[in-house]
Amino acid sequence: MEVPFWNKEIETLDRSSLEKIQLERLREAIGWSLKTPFYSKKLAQAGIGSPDDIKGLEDLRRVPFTVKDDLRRSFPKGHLSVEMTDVVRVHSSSGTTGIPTVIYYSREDLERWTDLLARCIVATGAAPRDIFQNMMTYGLFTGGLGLHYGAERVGMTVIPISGGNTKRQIQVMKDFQTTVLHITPSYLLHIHSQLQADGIDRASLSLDRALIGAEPHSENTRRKIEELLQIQAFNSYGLSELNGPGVAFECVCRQDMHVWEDAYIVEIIDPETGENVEDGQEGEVVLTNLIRQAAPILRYRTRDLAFLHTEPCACGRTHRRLSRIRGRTDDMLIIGGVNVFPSQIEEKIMKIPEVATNYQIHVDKKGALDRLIIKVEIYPKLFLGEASKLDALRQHIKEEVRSSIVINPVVELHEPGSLPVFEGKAKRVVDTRPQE
Ligand code: DLL
Repeated sequence: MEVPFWNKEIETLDRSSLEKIQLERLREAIGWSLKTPFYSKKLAQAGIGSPDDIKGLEDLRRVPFTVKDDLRRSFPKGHLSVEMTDVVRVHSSSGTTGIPTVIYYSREDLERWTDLLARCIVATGAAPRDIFQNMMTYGLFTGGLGLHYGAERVGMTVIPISGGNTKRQIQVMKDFQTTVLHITPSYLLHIHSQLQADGIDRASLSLDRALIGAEPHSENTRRKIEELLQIQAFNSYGLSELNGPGVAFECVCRQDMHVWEDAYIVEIIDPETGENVEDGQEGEVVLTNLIRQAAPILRYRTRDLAFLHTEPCACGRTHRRLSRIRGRTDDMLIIGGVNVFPSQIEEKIMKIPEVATNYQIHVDKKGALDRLIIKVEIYPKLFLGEASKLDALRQHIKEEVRSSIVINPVVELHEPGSLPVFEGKAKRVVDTRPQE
């Protein structure tokens, strides 16, 4: 297997050299942080008044966590470490509460982020010869512009089409013979349904790879994507607070995502106690950005649940790998007293071949009891067969789900195209239970 690199020296650096860079950059990040109203107060409370107070990497644990609400409270400029005249770009995430969080980038911040994204893209085997159709939304969301500049830096031909308008997306794939897609996994599954619905032969397209991320998806969803579209799909993880995409990315081995440890310090903590867990154990991902000056961020609690692999990767990179995100601490459903992550349901239904490309999870109350309803689209030809076959399929899905989460769901089978489609991040869960 040929392993491509963007910056082989950095990507294969031995641990102690990597930690040396981390320590140097952590001190810089503390220096930038001390220039912001938010961190100068927070760090003073922890007895950190200068970068020199950080003697070793272990001193990071003296720094208090940052949470999303901190960023909201300090909106719009409490996190800014430079003059506005030095800010060359803003991104923002709107969230659900209305008060956005905002991220500022200096010219140098964008330069470093772009370089990191070029590294991610090259790690997947994509190269200057590729035609890159960027189907992530452009705008305040970081997914579009982030990868755009990374792909240009690699030298690919970039099609900045953004999300939506599925028929046009397909036409563009044909016209330019697109080879690499950047897209959410849910939208990519929808693209496949549209190809089927329009009777478009896969062989008329030149697709080769998809970089998929921005939302949770199971290994079985990746497999389904790869089988249906005959491509390789690479998981990509990031969040706006930490720049956006490019925090962790899969390499050609596709065995989970390298966290670029010269740019980010990753910790895994127990979400209840806030204590760091043992290597290899699952917990909440906490990230420190080592390469952003204008809006520094230290020990950010992402709410994403994952673990770090302890084994090295066959590609030779020394940067540790983060597992697939299992869920978020705040997307766990409690149904009839049982804790359920939507990903547990997805993992089960996506491995069933009769299940097509879209599904939804509904939770409501029937009388005093919680009820879980799983709506799945199945292929139209199945509706033409005997009713007993549909009953058997419904029962099969029910049993598969129950074997994982112990709850007996109601299963509804739907025709393709009948459930809502999302052109960016999918909203799969509809919980209509009254709030307590
Ligand atoms: O989603 C940045 C991004 C853009 C990542 C394009 C990858 C590709 P936010 O909108 O701030 O930023 O959302 C961040 O999305 O905390 C996770 O919960 C979720 N998420 C992102 N990537 C993945 C992934 C972008 N590969 C939030 N797997 C994060 C699971 C993901 N969840």
